[in-house]
Amino acid sequence: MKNKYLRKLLTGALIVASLSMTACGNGMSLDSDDKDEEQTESDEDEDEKEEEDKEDSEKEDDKDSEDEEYEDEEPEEEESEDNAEQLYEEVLSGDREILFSDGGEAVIGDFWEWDTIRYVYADVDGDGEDELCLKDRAALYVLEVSDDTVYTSFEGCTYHMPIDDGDLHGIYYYRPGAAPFHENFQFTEFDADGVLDKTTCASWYDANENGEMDEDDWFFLDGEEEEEVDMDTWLEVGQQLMDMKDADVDWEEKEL
Ligand SMILES: [Ca+2]
Ligand SMILES: [Ca+2]
Repeated sequence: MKNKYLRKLLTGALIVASLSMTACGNGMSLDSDDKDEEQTESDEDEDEKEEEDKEDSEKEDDKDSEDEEYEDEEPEEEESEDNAEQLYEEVLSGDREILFSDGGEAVIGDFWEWDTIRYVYADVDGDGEDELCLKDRAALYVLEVSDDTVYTSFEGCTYHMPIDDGDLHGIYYYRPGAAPFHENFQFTEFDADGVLDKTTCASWYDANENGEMDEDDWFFLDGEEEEEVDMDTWLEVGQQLMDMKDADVDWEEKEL
């Protein structure tokens, strides 16, 4: 839990500032919830406890208080998962702000270009929990929850698509182009904390313009400093990226 939180702190200075603030706020509210629960329990069991207390030695009292601490930890963990689901619902209904990578915050009605929300729940980082992904005609957003903050763990364009298919988890990018015909592919993967881990890039140019992939074409791997490779080397990476062209997710729509 602590490591996960620390990893998230590394994702950006603005997010750091915001998370630190919400972490403090949340800590306070959890404490007061716990106190309420303890209070209710002790009210219910007051009579029994009074009798027990008379019989119990000091040692057993210590044990009881240790047990209570452990019992408190488990419900908190479950609560945070339920909490994420609830926060995602609030985002979709326009009642919850999203924290963007530039530090801005907005509810869905204030930045969305459509009158319908296109969304899907998908596990894009492979940690077993689904993230809420939003897509409009210009952008794709993947949302994560930390404490009471919903923030974007990925902000992409309309060519990006979430992938949650068996062992494959990530964000896929596919864009064909012309002159000569070419295809650009990217696959972005995240670590289990939802932090962007790596992006694999590959592109193919039909250099001899014969409409098919062959040894005379141009093949590139890896984005910013693109490396030209031969077709066989390219296919070791590119084949999987080409296969993902058929992948799809079941987008749902909701009127704003
Ligand atoms: Ca996930
Ligand atoms: Ca060709």
